[in-house]
Amino acid sequence: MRLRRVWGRHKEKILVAGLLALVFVVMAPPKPIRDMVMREEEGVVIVDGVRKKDYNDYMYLKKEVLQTGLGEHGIGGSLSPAFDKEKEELYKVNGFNARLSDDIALNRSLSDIRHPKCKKKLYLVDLPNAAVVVPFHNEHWTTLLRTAFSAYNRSPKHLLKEIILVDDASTKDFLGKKLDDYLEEHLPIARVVRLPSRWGLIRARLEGAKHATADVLIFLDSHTECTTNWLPPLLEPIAVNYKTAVCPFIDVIDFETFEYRAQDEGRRGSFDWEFYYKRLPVLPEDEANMPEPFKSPVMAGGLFAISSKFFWEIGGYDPGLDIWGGEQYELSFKVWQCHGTMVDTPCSRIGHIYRKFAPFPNPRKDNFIARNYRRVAEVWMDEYKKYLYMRQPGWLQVDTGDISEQLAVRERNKCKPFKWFMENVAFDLAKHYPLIEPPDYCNGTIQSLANTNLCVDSQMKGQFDRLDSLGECGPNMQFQFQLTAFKDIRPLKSHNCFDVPDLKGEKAPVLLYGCHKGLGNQMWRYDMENQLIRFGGQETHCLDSSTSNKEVFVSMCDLNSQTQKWKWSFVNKDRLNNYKNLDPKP
Ligand code: UD2
Ligand code: MN
Repeated sequence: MRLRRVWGRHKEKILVAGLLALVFVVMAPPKPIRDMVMREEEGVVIVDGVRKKDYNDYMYLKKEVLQTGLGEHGIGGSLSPAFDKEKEELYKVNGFNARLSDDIALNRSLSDIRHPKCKKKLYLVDLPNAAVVVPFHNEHWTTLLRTAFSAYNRSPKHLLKEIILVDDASTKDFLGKKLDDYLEEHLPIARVVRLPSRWGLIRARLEGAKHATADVLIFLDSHTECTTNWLPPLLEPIAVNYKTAVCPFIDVIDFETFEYRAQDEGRRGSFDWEFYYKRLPVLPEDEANMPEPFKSPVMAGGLFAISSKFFWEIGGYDPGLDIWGGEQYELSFKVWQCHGTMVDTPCSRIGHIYRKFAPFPNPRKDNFIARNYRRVAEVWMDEYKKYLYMRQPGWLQVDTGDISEQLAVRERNKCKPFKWFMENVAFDLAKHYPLIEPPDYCNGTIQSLANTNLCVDSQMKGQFDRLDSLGECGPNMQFQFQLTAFKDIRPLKSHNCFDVPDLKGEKAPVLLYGCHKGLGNQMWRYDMENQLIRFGGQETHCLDSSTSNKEVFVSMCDLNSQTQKWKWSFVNKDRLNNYKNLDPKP
């Protein structure tokens, strides 16, 4: 009643006021978008027209800072000698110090070793969700669970849909019902998919991927730890382009102490022509752009993210790959050749236990690694496969089995030739790992001129990685060395090189350490005139020996010292005369 009276008396005024209000709303300057978005969702900002946000879980970070105990903050630990026996037993079946792992919290804290700019980095608000898929065969309880808990605890909850552990016919009791029950109670996002027999890690991953319902598949090894805010940097490049595979930086969890440390600050993945996984330097433009994702030719294999859509478009993995090995090359070649991209993303760091030794007996009677490699080479590598077979002629004797389905995948996706990959993606691979090895500078035995019965001997007698001895010269492999085109010295065909980590002291030890292509502390030159083996770019130090206690070491070069004089069985004089002009240069 009252309203009607008011309306009757003031009709005109009300209409004018309403009209004015409408005009005001229409004409009013728009509110800055940023303000509007901020109200819509806390912490969201617009960067170059897209909505981004800070995914850091500050509450969790605060809690981690306060954690104390063994292994916390990624600091290495040890056990009292009272546990020696248990330790050794668990070492044998795991290849790492699993007993120590049992004394470290499943949710241990880790210090943040990312590039400083990662802390503040914002990621797209709209990210796809993810399934973590972890194949395991007889993994140790605490390392397996730490993998799952670290992934869960450090993820934005809406982005992690499921964790699928794929049990590849484990025989350890606790990996059965006990594991199912434990997960149901303590980590319900995770479940176990069980294989009926030993299928190997590749088909285990395929099976996990088939069960996954999330947009993105993230594969992890079963002894890993995800660090702070590891997930958004893996997902963002996929949100931008679904044909992108994304790898985290893989850090080292020490197999003995469980210390968490960086492997390095990034390299591009690669391989040599015996299919050993290798790494190439980061390109200068990528270095300048750190910590933005950069292109990498080949993944390490165990840890990466890929959209489920793209994974299945390119046929997943070849299910003919058995047990272990080669799948990292297959998927990398496929991604690149079939119109995708692969990047490493420095702000996502995940630790991995590189075992001290492989603890499992060979589950097959045939050489499955050779067959895996050959399948990959036959399907994807075109004329380049011959560079593998040249070095491993034995692989040609191994039957590949049926590869017609893989060839069909290549055809269906109109994938590019391997030559394209070599020229456009792995364009510097052949420089570091030549298709055909250039000739050695010297090779054969390295005979001491202080006592010509004695030769450098690569059979280690003392400390396990130290080249410490002279032996009675003989035809055995242990006396065969090469001063390669990379200017390093190594036992014949070895992948370990003479390495001098520290020149301090009168007798600097020479180690046998993974070859990193002649530069720095692995560079040597044979000075034919003086019969010296000179070390490093400066050449102030030389290979020296003590013939009485048969030691080998490095000391200051001395033209008059007989213990520094050596004779190689074969010397390529032309190449040695041209040494300074040939690559690599110090
Ligand atoms: C590296 C990769 C690994 C894989 C392999 C080549 C990293 C850090 N690791 O070897 O992921 O690409 O190269 O194939 O890049 N497993 C099974 N069934 C088996 C054998 C293994 O489920 O028959 C599981 C195992 O429990 C682990 C994963 O597969 O979770 C990888 O095996 P690994 O840790 O022995 O391989 P790794 O790290 O030496
Ligand atoms: Mn592993």
